[in-house]
Amino acid sequence: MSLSDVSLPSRVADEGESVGFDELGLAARNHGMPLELMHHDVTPLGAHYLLTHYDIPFADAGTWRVEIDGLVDTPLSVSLDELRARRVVTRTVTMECAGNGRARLLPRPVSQPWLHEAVGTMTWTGTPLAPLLEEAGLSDDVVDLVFTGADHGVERGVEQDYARSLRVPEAMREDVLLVWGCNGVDLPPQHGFPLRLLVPGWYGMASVKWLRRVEAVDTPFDGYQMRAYALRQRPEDEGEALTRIAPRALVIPPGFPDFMSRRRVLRPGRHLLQGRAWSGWAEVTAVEVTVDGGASWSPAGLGSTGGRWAWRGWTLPWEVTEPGSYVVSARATDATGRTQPAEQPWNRGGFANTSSQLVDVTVLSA
Ligand SMILES: Nc1nc2c(c(=O)[nH]1)N[C@H]1C(S)=C(S)[C@@H](COP(=O)(O)O)O[C@H]1N2
Ligand SMILES: [Mo]
Repeated sequence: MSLSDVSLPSRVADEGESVGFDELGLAARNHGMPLELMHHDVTPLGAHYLLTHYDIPFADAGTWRVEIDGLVDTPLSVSLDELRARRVVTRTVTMECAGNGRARLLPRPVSQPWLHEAVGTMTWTGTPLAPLLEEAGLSDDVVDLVFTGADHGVERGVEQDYARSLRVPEAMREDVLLVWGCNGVDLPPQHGFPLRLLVPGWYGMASVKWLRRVEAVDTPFDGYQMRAYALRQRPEDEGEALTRIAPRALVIPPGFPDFMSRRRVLRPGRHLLQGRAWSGWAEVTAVEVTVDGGASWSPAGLGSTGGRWAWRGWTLPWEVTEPGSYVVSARATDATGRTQPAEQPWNRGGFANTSSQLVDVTVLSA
């Protein structure tokens, strides 16, 4: 027997095929953030989305070390206590999974079936990575830093430790942190206890959890997780690597929900539509909202942000007197002019689907 006998190849769902037990298993482990929690500037602990490819390692913070080695002058082996004794910074950062929106693509790539909820914002505490790399002294020919987690598994037949890389200038950004805390407590096991990388602005896959090793290498790292996170049409395409988070606005579902359909129910009258918007490329400069399925869009008011990497609140008063069915959506635009497409071009991994959330609303008779 070989690993390819136990590990399924990637596939897209057949026409009309519902989510299967394999996807349900992933969805039950890797939960999303209930969208009503977007009322909070900072996502309450335990409600931030989760995405873990393999198992959550059982880790001992007392003996944990991160090795910084490879093409460096002085390899470092650093304990948690040594990291905590360095410059400590706390930053509010919105993180989103590159697969957010996947389940809405047609045909559906079979994987973690996110609708819209693979996002969260926490205050992360740690120390900047750059000074550690400077202390180790990168050789002139270093191209990539490879970050490896303690989790191990097999994916599409390839046995691996979860590993991702960053180019030197990206790794040296002062925003890039090694973090041991979130929302004022130690990282919970599922978010990377005792140590993870945090790459603000990038899709979540870059922020390696359970970080064990940072290796400096002189050729671009093309490990499994680098190739997996790319926009491609066919498995054999090279594809375009995913990096920063594309702009997205989400609506806090208004009114109250039906249990099964989660359709929203509203009484006629004055309502305040609210939500959050973010982009890993630049500040969000506009959010527009439609209540008629996209026939007309109105500019929302923008709230303050908890910093460059944190999502931004938005609001729009909505007076609705006419009973009936409505479809509410929002779309964000950032300072680079990037916005959300009306129709998302399909890709095989189901990544970066930022076509607008469609919130079905029924307004009752008075
Ligand atoms: N070691 C390791 N790091 C990882 C992952 C993983 O499976 N193993 N998943 C990545 C992905 S795809 C995402 S979206 C984020 C999710 O972080 P969270 O679970 O803390 O929300 O972690 C990233 N870091
Ligand atoms: Mo992810």
